[in-house]
Amino acid sequence: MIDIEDAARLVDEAAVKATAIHQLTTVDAFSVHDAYRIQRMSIDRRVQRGERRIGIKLGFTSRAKMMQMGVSDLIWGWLTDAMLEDDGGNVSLRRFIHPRVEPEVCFLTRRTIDRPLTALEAKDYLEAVAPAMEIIDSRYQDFRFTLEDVVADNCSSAGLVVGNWARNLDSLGNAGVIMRVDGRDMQIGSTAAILGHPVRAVVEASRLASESETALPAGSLIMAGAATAAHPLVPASHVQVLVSGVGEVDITTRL
Ligand code: 0L1
Ligand code: MG
Repeated sequence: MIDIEDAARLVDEAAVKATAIHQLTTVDAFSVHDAYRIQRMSIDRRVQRGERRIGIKLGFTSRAKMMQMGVSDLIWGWLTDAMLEDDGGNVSLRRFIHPRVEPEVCFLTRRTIDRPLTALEAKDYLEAVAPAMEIIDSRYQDFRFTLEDVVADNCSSAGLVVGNWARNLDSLGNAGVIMRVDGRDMQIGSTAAILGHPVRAVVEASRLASESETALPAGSLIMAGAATAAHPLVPASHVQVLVSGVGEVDITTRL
């Protein structure tokens, strides 16, 4: 049987040292429920070091990615203030193992979410939306994992960049998304790839948080999930994410 505390320490130390580890499930099989216990304990370790929870991220929000992984539900992980990178900033890749970047949108909540919301209710709980990038970085060798492994590893959450907040949520349903690297469009998609409409990510976030008896305070960030495939993040590059009608966000990278 897996030792939850030991597993949480392993994924946490792998993140701190930016050193890949073997998949936890190759040593001991464990359930998704236990994977979330490991995740929570690893985040508790971050909090004990002084990091602050600032919100949550959703993963597997596109049907294609769910089918690819052979799973039928979303996954979610925690965001902390130490993961935030500045819009327009120069991001050091030293704290990552094999980072990838995903074009997303990020919501800012304006009311505490403490129960499952309907799609109609969700907008009322939102203050604003921003174009965003998520930097994912699996702590496992070769970015390979099972569903249980990735949940235990805080769903590969490693960094986020959030652009300017926009109040208008109306044009979000099928907004064009471009991820541009060094001036070349590497990924092109639509926000419709995020569960059909990114606001559904808020509905799902409210369900998942409630299932784990977690309330999301007002002012939380919700990273809605990727609109396209992820792209490897390498040093000395300029990455832009443009979301039509919402705005754009960009970073440069260094070793
Ligand atoms: O959608 C995501 O943020 C990815 C979740 C974890 C799976 C992965 O690392 O690709
Ligand atoms: Mg993501």
